[in-house]
Amino acid sequence: MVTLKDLRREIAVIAVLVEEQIPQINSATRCEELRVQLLGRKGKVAQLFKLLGELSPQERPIAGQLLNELKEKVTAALAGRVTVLGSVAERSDFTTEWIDITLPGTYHPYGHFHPLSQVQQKIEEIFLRMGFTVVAGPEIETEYYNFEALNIPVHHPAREEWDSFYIDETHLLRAHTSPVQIRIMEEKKPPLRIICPGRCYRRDNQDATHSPVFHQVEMLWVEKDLSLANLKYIIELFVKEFFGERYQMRFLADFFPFTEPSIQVHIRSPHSTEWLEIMGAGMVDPIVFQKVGYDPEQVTGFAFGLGIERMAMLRYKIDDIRLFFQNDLRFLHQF
Ligand code: FA5
Repeated sequence: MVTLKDLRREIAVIAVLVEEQIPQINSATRCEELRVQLLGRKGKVAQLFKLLGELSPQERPIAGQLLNELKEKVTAALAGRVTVLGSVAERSDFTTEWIDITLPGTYHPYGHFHPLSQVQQKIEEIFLRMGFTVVAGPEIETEYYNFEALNIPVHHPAREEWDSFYIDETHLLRAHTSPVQIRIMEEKKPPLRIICPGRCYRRDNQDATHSPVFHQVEMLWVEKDLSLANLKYIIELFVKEFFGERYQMRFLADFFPFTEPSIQVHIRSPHSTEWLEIMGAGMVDPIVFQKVGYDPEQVTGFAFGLGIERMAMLRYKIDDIRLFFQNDLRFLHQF
C-alpha cells in the first residue's frame, strides 16, 4: 500500500530534479523530451496520480493538491527554459547575421579608358561631326599597300623613313595608316570622307617622342575641287576643337611620295618653348589616284596622318611617350 509519506518523497525527488536539471538543458528538443517523461500520459507524474486511489479518503485531497502543484511547477520550469533558449538563439543569430547599416558600402572602383583611347575617341568625335566615317584596315599589310600603291617603289629612299618590321618577304606590320587610303579608294567611288585610327609599327629607336608601336589617325577627303587651303582650314578647325584657342600651330613644308604639295603640322602648348610635330599631310598625288582607278582630272583630295600619342602628350603635358606604354597605375589613374 502506498502512503502519503511515500508520495511526498516521490514528489520531492521530482521537484529536486526539476530545480537542478531544467536550468542545465540547452535545447528545446530536450525540454520537450523531459515534458513527455514527466507530464505525458504515461509519464512519472501521471503514474503518481494513479496511486491516489490507494490512499485513505483523508489523505487523497492533500496528495492531489501536492501533485497538481508539482505539475504546475514542472510545466512552468520547462516553459521558462524554452523561452530562455529561444532568446539565446536569437542573439546568436544577431552575432552571425547582423548588418551595420552605418558602415560605408563596399568600394567598387570605376574603370576608365586609357588616355590614348580617350584621345582617339575625342578625335573621332570631332570628325564624325564634320561628316566623316570611321573605317579600319589590317595591321599586317602587304608591301604593295604599305609602299607601292603610295608611290614608294622598291629601292626608293623614302622606304627608309618607314623602316618596318617584316613578317616574310612581302608582308610587314604597317608602318603608317596610309595603306587604308588605298584600300578604301579601291572599294568605293568618290566622294569620300573617312578617318582611320589604328596601330602602327616602325623600327624607330625609342626616345621621349618615338615608340616602335604607336597610333595614327589617317584622314582622307576626296571630292571635286579641293585645295590646299581647304586642307589647312580643316586642320585648323580640328586643332582648335581639340586643343582650344591657347595652343599655337605652324605649318612647315614636307615631302611624302603620295602627296603633293606636302606639309607637316607642329603644335606648341601654352607656356612651352617646344614645338611638337603632330602630323604629315598633303594633297593626294595624281599617281595615287591612278593606282586606285580614279581619274585625277575629275577628283582632288587631301589626307593627313596624325600621331595619337603626340596629341595626348600635348593635351596632358606629358614629356615622355613611354609613360603611355608602361601601364603604371599611378600614371593611368590621373586620366
Ligand atoms: C606618315 O606616316 C604619313 N603616312 C602621314 C601622311 C598621311 C602624310 C597622309 C600625308 C598624307 P610621318 O612618318 O611623319 O608620316 O608620321 C606622321 C605622324 O605620326 C608624326 O607626325 C607623328 O605624330 C607620328 N609618329 C610617327 N612615327 C612615330 C613614332 N615612332 N612614335 C610616335 N609617333 C610617331
